[in-house]
Amino acid sequence: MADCIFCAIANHEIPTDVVYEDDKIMCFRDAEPQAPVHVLIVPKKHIASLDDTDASDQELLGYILLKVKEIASDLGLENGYRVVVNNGEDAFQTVKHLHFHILGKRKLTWPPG
Ligand code: DGP
Repeated sequence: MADCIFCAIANHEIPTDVVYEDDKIMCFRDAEPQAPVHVLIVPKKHIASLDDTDASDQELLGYILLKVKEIASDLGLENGYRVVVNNGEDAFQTVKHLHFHILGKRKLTWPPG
């Protein structure tokens, strides 16, 4: 989608620190890391938010969650990690392309801010 920063990253139009990539998803390091390890997984297909998914995305969503644990393991997050999807205004979703944050390598407090 035009004017979508994560589409541009997924299309290799912007140099990015890529951690993992295949035909369905890309994982790259967050530009504003909130933990020593902070990466984002995005589907290559443009989906604005979790609210914009439907039954046709079921396989993709399951695929992403299984990749989360694989990538977390590859990043050495054996002591735990947090997976975050900010959806909409109240959750402070700033980029309107569905993304899964993976944060780790520090104690993450609860409740989140
Ligand atoms: P969210 O609040 O859930 O929409 O988080 C968006 C995240 O995306 C935020 O942690 C910063 C990150 N981000 C925004 N623009 C870029 C970019 O151009 N490159 C990278 N690597 N990360 C970005």
